[in-house]
Amino acid sequence: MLTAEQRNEFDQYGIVRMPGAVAKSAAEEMLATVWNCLRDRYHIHRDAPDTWPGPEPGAVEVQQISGAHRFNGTRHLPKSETFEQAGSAAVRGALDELLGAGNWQRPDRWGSLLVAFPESTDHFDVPSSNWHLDFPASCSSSGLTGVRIFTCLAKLPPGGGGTLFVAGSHKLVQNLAREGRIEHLPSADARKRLIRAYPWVKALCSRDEKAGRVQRFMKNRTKVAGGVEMRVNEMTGEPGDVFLAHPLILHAPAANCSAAPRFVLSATAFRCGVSPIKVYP
Ligand SMILES: O=C(O)CCC(=O)C(=O)O
Repeated sequence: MLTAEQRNEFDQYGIVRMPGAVAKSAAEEMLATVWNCLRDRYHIHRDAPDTWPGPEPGAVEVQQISGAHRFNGTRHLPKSETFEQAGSAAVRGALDELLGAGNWQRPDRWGSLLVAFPESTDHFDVPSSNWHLDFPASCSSSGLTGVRIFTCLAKLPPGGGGTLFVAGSHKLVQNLAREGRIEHLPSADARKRLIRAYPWVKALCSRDEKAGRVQRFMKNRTKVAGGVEMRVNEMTGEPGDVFLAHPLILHAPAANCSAAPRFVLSATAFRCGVSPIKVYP
């Protein structure tokens, strides 16, 4: 279940945190499963950081999210691993509220990997690249088509590689599709239109706007057209915390500048009648 405040947060910002929506013990069990997969397939051991891919200087500056540090999707997992515990009663209750009870499709897997080993020795900064939507927008879809679900398996500190979300951006994307009567607005086109329409988004996505990005994009609150308040939110949390995100929210990966790996699971619950789209292979 979501509180009234959480529901309002989801509607207004396109993302809401549900602290402890999955039991800590369940998060630890799923984390152990992921470590076992990394050990069996890649000889990466939980208690031996010298077996982890090492951090590199300059990764933040060149905005390189390096492949060697990242294990995304389901291809690193056995088919039988569906992370059922991530679909807790609290998460299912929240989906009932957002999408309607009996009106959403149970994900085949409640988790696909978003693992990022420490990859940068630089200070965290707000990236200018890789901002995207996971799904296309459409003027003819009414209501939510689905909800993205992110489950923290391990502590996720600031600068620890948590996904960055532009709070409020889902409203701007919806408006663009509606006002332009666009049936199919894929991620790259939506970003281009956002950049054209909003100087704040243009600066966010510009490599030339280097100074004070954390203050400018994460701390300041900027109102754009229609009173939508724009701000970059970083996903941080404790094991068992769950974030629910609007399918049209603009977001980007951030370099993991901490000393600990980032362990998050992601899944999508689609509304009944909507064809599921895979975000990761
Ligand atoms: O945090 C990340 O690694 C990127 C997550 C993302 O873009 C997604 O799941 O759609």
